[in-house]
Amino acid sequence: MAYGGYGYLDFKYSPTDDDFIVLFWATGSVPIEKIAEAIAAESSVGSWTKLATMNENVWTHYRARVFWIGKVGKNSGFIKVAYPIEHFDTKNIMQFQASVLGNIFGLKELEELYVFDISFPKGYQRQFGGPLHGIEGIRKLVGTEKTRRPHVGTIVKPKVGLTPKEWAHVAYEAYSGGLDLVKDDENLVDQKFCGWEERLHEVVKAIDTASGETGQKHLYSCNITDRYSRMVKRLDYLNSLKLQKHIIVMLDAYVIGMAALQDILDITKRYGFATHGHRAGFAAANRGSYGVNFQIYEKFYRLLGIDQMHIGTGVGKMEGSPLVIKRLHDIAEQQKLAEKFYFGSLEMEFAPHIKPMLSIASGGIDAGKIDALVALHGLNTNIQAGAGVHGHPGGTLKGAISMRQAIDAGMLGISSPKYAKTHSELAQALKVWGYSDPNEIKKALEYEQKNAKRLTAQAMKKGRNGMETGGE
Ligand code: RUB
Repeated sequence: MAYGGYGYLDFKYSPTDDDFIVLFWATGSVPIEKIAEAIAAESSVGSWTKLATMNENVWTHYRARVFWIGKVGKNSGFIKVAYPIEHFDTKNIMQFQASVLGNIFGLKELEELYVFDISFPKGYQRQFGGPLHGIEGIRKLVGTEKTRRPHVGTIVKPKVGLTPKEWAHVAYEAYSGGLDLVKDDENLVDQKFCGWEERLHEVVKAIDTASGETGQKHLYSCNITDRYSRMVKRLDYLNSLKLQKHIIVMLDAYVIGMAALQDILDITKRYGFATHGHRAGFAAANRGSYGVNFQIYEKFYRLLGIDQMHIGTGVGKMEGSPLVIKRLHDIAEQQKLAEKFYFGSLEMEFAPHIKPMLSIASGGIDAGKIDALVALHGLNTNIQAGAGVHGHPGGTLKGAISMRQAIDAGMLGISSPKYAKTHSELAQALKVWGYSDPNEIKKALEYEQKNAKRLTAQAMKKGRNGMETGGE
């Protein structure tokens, strides 16, 4: 008797405001209904056979309910499962991960299992504080509360190898060209050739000198990623130097893991630091047929309190179509999210105390892509280019200037190609890397609005492969 014969299918069930809703895609060696039961049982109260210890109380209050199946083939389909809030330790995010993102990935009757999205009830969100600064706080640090322009920054390249002085000199040139933010790459922390502390001091000097010249507030996203105790030491040190106005604490959020991340964010908030979330590693789970979609991690990061977060670009070097990346931008910026089945996205509302995060567009960006990124996200975004600044034919300073020119042109309502006629750094960038037409983005967004039903029908017919998931 598979899964104890308890019957986890409950198609008449209407989820309550206190339920967690999880959207799965699954295929396997048994009919989709059996797969759905296996998932619901293993992730809630059941196991592979009938339990003598099961009782009415457990069954009524703690079981998961499969309330919808979108059958695509006999053994494949989408599954929506509702979990009662009582099931979870509502002060412990790791317990949630071990339940809903845990054993089920190992069930042998499954051939594909992908968790697209989770809708977290407000009752669960109460345990989280959300971002301390959020979009408005970061704008204050950069000084753009009034102008509302997008922020613009760079990742120093080469990713590793420069000495602290060389690194800080590159940073200085980038600031001099008008960039708001310079950041460590995800894999630069405290290597021998570029010690963390020495680099920090050199960059702070560079900020002071550059600010005197540009009159701008410049920031350094400083990567502290390490084992927990070393991250704490670095935070204590940054706080002892009172660097809250110059530093955004950068965290490789995915590789750090939720447990340490949560505690580190408590400390950054206590000290008043803003935080920058890099997502290196997330795609190992996001892209395959067994995995967890990034939108789930992104929701956790916002709930936990990262202030600005990498979400991809849609027009650069990393995977993800513009429409998918727009959805990730919305998860960062919006309080209410409507269901968009063709992205595997569920309806959800963030609790009022959870501030929005600033989205970060980064990876394969240069000045010629800025108009397209602004068409996709609007003004609340931080646009970063590494090679698109340091690979500029005129070097870092001119690369930085080209990025600022593209931003300034957009704020004046002038397209980059037009502005480039009188701005040589931008002209050079466009000549080398071309121009991504923002009208293509506008057309894609209009297409989505007009074709939501068609996109949904396509997903229901073809399953995961027919979805607007962004894998190229
Ligand atoms: C940027 C870079 C970043 C990516 C990560 O360098 O490599 O680490 O932003 O991707 P460059 P994502 O500008 O030279 O491409 O932001 O999608 O997580």
